[in-house]
Amino acid sequence: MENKTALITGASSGIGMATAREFAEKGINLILCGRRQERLDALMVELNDFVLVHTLNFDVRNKEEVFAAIQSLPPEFSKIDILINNAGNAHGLDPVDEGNTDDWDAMLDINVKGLLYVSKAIIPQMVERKNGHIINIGSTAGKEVYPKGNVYCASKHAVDAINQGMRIDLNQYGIRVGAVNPGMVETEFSEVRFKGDTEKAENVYKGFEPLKPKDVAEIIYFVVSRPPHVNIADLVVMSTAQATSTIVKKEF
Ligand code: NDP
Ligand code: 8X3
Repeated sequence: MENKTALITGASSGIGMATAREFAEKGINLILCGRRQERLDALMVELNDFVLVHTLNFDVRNKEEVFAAIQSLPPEFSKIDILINNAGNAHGLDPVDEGNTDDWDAMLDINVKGLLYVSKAIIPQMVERKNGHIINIGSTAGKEVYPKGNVYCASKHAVDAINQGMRIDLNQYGIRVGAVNPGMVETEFSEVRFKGDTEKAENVYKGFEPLKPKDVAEIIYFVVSRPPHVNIADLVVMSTAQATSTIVKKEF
């Protein structure tokens, strides 16, 4: 994995941040993306001792910002070998008749269109080199629908379809495309979903041992470190306590 560069969206928190740490440990140079610059800067300081690190600040919803940021990469970071499409969140947990349309816009704009914009900005260079690896972070919510999950689940089902579509269309160029679909992982995900209500967020993970960001990061590294002829196309991972989105063995 030497001399490889990975661009990770959503590196300022949770799964993206853990993946950055995992990759740095394994010698993969990093382009860390997010909107909270102070977090990206702190992570860059932490990981700079191990690998080359660059940060990019953009909102994945903003097409112009996405393209300008990726075009601004200095020469030593401009060849991207690995793209981790991770930025995303749930906004709200409401039955569809009570859903907030701003939440719907946010989830579809970030989780679906944002992923597409970042991919569109990077895929051409992979096509030109006939080489590259794209990991799309989906979810168990992209494999099943749970009560009140409606639009978040739709956004992750879209990621599932985009992952398959990318793999089909980029197959002729030898570009690897695969999805990692986690179940419940304790990150800032629920805090964002419940708009800063930390008590509600913490309750989601009470009574069982959820996945930790590092668990998922280790799997992402496993996926990208397979030999060139091996492509893990679609992987689902849940905590042992979880059987489906709604069946979770809890003990109090
Ligand atoms: P976190 O909230 O901890 O991290 C989300 C990351 O996405 C942050 O780094 C955030 O950065 C970035 N992000 C959010 N909105 C934008 C935006 N508009 N533009 C740019 N970056 C953005 O959540 P997780 O680590 O849990 O989530 C990461 C991915 O994993 C998501 O796609 C999520 O759907 C998926 N996932 C999460 C699961 C879980 O249970 N936690 C399970 C299955 C999938 P910043 O705010 O700095 O921009
Ligand atoms: C995050 C997992 O079950 O909260 O994608 O939707 S879940």
